[in-house]
This record gives sequence, C-alpha cells and structure tokens, in this order.
Amino acid sequence: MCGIVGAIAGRDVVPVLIEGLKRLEYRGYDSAGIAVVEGDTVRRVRRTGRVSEMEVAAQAEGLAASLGIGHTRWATHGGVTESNAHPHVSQGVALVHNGIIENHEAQRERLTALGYAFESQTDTEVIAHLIHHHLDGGLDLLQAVQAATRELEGAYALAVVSRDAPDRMVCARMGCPLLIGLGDGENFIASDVSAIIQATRRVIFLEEGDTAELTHAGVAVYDETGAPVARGEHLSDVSLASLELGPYRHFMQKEIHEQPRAIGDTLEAIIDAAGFEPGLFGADAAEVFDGVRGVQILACGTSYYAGLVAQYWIEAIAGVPCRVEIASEYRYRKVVPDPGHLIVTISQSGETLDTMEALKYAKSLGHTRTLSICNVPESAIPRASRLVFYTRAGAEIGVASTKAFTTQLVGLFALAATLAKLGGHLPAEREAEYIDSLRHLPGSIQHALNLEPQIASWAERFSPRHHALFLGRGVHYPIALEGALKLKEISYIHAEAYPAGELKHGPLALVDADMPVVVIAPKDELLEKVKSNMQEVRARGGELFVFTDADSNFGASEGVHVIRAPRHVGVLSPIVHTIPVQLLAYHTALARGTDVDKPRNLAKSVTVE
Ligand code: HGA
Repeated sequence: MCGIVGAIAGRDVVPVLIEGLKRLEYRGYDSAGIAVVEGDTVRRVRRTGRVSEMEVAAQAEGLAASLGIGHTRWATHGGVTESNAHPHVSQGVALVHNGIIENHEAQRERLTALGYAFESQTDTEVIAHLIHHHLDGGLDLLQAVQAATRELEGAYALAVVSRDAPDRMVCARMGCPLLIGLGDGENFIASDVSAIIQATRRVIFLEEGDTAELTHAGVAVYDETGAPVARGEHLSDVSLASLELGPYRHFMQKEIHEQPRAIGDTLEAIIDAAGFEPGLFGADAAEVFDGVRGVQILACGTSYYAGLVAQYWIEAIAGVPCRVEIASEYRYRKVVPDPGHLIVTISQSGETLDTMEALKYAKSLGHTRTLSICNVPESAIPRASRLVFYTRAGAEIGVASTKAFTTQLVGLFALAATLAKLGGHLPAEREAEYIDSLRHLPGSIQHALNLEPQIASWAERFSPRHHALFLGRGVHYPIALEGALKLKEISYIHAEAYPAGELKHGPLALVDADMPVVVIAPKDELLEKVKSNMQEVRARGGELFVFTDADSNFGASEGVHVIRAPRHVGVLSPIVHTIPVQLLAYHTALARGTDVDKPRNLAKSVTVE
C-alpha cells in the first residue's frame, strides 16, 4: 500500500527520496511524487505509473534540495490521477499521507467555507489545508500538525514540510506505521525501514498518537498529549540482500526458493530450546497459556489459511478447541467473549489494519491472552500483543505471500505442540519425533523445490485456461485454498478450492474437459477418500493434476497427471505440499506474462480498511 519517505540532510536528498520510493514499490501503488523545499519555495513532481517515470520528470525539472518528502500512492479516495497523487500542497505546506481520513467530508465543507479551494478528490488534501489554517493562526509547523491531527478521525501516517520552515520536517502517526531513521547530521522518515536502509539502520518506531520534529541535528518526539517523550532506538537487521533480486527473475521466485533457509532460521529457536516450551512465545507465556480453554485465530488472506491449517493441528494434537475467523468479519460482529481463550493474530507485516482492529476489539471485550505470529519485529500487532512468535522469513517483497506463509505454519505448529505438552497430550517420544521432523523440514522443502521443472511443464497447460478447481481434504484443504488464492492473485485465472468431499454437493456441476482440477493428495488417512473424489472428476471428463508423495500407490494415467514429493512427511505434510501450488501459480503467471511481483489492484501490507 502507500509508502512514505522523507529526508533532511546537508546534501541533495532527491536521490535518497527516489531510491526510498523504489524500495517501497513492492507494497503496490498507482502513482508517485516528491516535494522539496528549495529556498523559500516548495517544488513538487507527481506522476501516475512507475517511480522511474516520476524520477525522469524530477531530473528534467532539475529538482535538488536538502529537505523533501516522497510518496507512493495506492488510491483509496479519488481516482488514479496526477492531481490526486501525493504530495498535496496548501500554500507552501506540502504533505504525504498513508491511511484514510474518515471525517474528510465534514472537514472539506468547513475548509471550503474558510476559503480553501480543493484540487483533488482525496481525503488527504483536507490535512494540508488544515495545517495551513493553523499556521495562519500563528502556530509553528509542529504545533499546526498537532492541532490538525486532533481534528482528524481515521488513520494516518504523515510527513509534512513547509516553505516557511526550511530547516525542519514534521511527522505524525495514528493507526498506520511510521518510523524515524537517525543518521549522522541527517535524519529520515519512512513508513517501512526498507525505504531508508541505504542511509541508516538506526530507527525509532513512533507510537500511536506520536508527532515528531526532525532537523539536521536532531529529532524530538511528542506523545499524544503533546508532551516530549523518549522512544527507544533500534538497530534494524533488514538485510540489503533481501531487498535485491539477485539472480532471480522475480521476488516471488526468489522467496519461494528461500523457503528452506527461512524455515531453517525460524526453526532455530525451537531446536535451540530443545523442545516445545512456552518460552518460545515470550517471557509471560507460561502464565498466558495456563488454563487456556480454547484458541481464537484472527487473520486475513493467506494468513487466514495458515490459521485454518493450525485449527486442524491445535484440535488434533493439543485437544484444544480452536476457531479461525477472518479479521474483517470478527471486528464488526457481536462476539461472545471467553477470557479463557487465547487470541492468536497472524500477519506477515504486523500492520494489517483489519487484523489490528480485530485484536483491539478482542481486547476491548476483555480478552487478555493475546499472541501474535508476525514477520516484522517491532510492528504494531506484536507490540499490542502479550506474546509473539517472530517468523524469520526475512523481508518478503512479492505481493503474493510465500515464505511468510510456510514460516507462519512452523510457528503455529510449535504453538499446537506447546499447548499439547502443557495439556499432557505430548508424550516425550512424540515430542522427539516432531522435533526430528522439523529438523528435516528444510530438506523436504528443498526436495519439493526440485520438482520445479515438472510443475513448470504443467503450467503450460494451465495458462490458456479461464478457471481451475483445487481440492484437498483435512489439513490439506487449506493448502488447496492457498493454491487457488495464489493462482488468482498472480495469473488472474479464476480458481476455487473445495474440500474434496464437497465436490458432489455442488462444484461437480462445473467439471468438464475445460476445467483443470488440482488435487492435494498425500499419503495420509484420507487418501482413499480423495481417490474416490478423483474418480468422480474423471467420470465427468475432468483433467486431474495431482500432487502426492512417494508413499501413495497410484500413478499417472489418461487425464491424470501426477507429481510426487519424494516421501510423506507426516504431520508437517501441509507445509511441504504448499511448495508445488506456489510454483504452479508462479509458472502459470509467467506463461501468461502477468506482473508477478505487483499483481493488478493488489498491495502488500494492507494498512487501509
Ligand atoms: N487515502 C489516501 C491514501 C491512501 C493509502 O494510504 N493507501 O494505502 C489516498 O487515497 O490518497
């Protein structure tokens, strides 16, 4: 989604802003712009389309200055046009904004009555005029931003500069992530650390309601009451290599291939702890888990499917009731709370707005046992949770989540096993067996990756199709859902997933020779049932594409294509079977020529509602 970068330095910051915006491109956007304070004027360049087009325009106009802000916009209010692109300017005040201002219509009426003319259809422009209005009333830039934000309802991360304050930059956050980068005689603002990592690793994460003023020499942060406050400094460990493509064609391909490493890194804590101990989830975990009567998982998209896999594990392994709900549904429904339940939120970025709001809602209902499964340290959701399990996937740039999903599954499996152990359901020999399977997991993932050439040959057959069905049973049904989602997201082929047993209750009507049917069919206790479901498809002329493992006893035949993982890996099988469906989506998209890393209409880190 939208990205923010800002810099104040003793050098030309335009290249810093452009590079920062390029590093934010992965989040998804439709237009980009920068504004700089040059002497006593504000100059800005905005373009719809790519940052590189805006860069060319900025060079042509000779933009160069030591103070500036930049933005990649993913439109929520107002179409994708140059006049709606950020920065927005009000008489020398320039501002970029992530989020949604809910009372923008009332503010627009009020500001129009005060004589302000609007140039865009965005909710954002009201903020620029509000700040100008308060500057006109005699406040300085920081005070004007603080006064304006008190009048806003909704979510925002803001970076603001003014021609009347050429030695400072002001920022504010509420509901959207924002951080400050500390340099040597220069300072930065960013919505995501990747935007400034080339300049500094020293960062301060702003808290809800904070404002801050940055000069060359220093940074002052104020809390929601306007009182000065000290926020801790962190050293970011995001690696530059994780932000570069290296020898791969796409970040998605790179991230699919990084999974053995990502899973190995995520497993380190578990293997080091020599077992499934509450301490894996935080210092308070023994207390939080004590007497847990049930688990409520809240998540969106791919993370929701990770939650569905976890539901099978938590009930089967730990014997603890588990429910999974889409966060955007939970947050708006009358929920019957049970403080004995553990609330588990899953979010790659830790900033997913619907998941954050669902967590806040659960807490408002009296839930105090909260755990976040997250890939980004110090992000909002883990900070709002008592416990956290950090997946160690590294930066995920491709919009379609891959390594974040499989590492989330590792964390959720550890949760199921830990709850089982606490409940007396995990005998020592089974625990040792699980640890052993986890140790071998990176190798099993690598074996699945080695199937890529065979999967790529299937993709050729998929690419001309308009629809596909995915089937699975039990713990592999969520993997069918994830496979269908991946195919939809990046190849734009309409795909649906069903529990294979549901076939005859409706979707069988869709099956004919034009409908490829992908089946996740490992050698587990449901294999014979799945085989019957496959017969139902064949009998209607449907073409089957089956992912199985070496231990199953069926082979390819007329209309039945089979790809086999080398061996069945037991309880961790859904993690291994994720790899083929990721590769199938990737190669199908490649064959169709879509923009794999930036699929149309989608964005990474969904920080708006
Ligand atoms: N509401 C603003 C910013 C949108 C945003 O944050 N998207 O991620 C706009 O539409 O310009």
